[in-house]
Amino acid sequence: MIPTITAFESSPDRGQGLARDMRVRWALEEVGQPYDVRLLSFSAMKEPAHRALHPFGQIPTYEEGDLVLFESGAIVLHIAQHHAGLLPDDANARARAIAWMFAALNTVESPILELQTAKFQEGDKPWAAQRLPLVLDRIRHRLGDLSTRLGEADWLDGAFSAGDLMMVGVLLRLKASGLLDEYPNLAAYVARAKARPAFKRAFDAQWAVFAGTG
Ligand SMILES: N[C@@H](CCC(=O)N[C@@H](CS)C(=O)NCC(=O)O)C(=O)O
Repeated sequence: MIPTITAFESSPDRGQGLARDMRVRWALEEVGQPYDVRLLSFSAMKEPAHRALHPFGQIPTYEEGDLVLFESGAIVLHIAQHHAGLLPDDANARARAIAWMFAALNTVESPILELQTAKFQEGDKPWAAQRLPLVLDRIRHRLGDLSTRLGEADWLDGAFSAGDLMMVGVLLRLKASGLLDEYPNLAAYVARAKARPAFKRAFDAQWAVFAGTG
């Protein structure tokens, strides 16, 4: 059964791989699962029909037969659990890969999202200039620890996994800030992931929507 995901009809980043359907597209491409996409306007996302799928009126969602999922992490985990290629067979290694997915979404993405709030939602507040360095320091703190753990390895724990997919999906959000370049091994890690054919296919599919060719 071909799953259907939802994505932005028109996105603030113009298809630069930041909208979270990118993570789901990438996972589906990694495991070789074809998928359909339903594009939504900002107003359609808040309509009851979409809220029945996603309580917070956001993208992405995932529909497969009777199953409806929201939250990019839950969707990628579901895909990884039902196809070969994104989680190791060994039970302990599998649990560690899932731990990295949570680390990406909970420990690393949180301060990165604060940066977006500080810049775009709070940038005009009188205290914005004072807050920004604190937010940047919190991100650097996480990146420093992640950089130390990754060291010279290609991936976080052995072979590429859904943990790497989520971590890179989160780190991509730092592109405009230049922060990643302060950690050459993390910049190389992201570049390595972006060079994967599945990433490129997913990126191109998302970009095609905004280029009007998708
Ligand atoms: N934690 C959710 C976040 C979902 C989310 O923030 N989606 C954004 C697009 S990347 C969205 O729909 N924004 C529009 C809105 O919130 O109205 C996930 O990982 O799926």
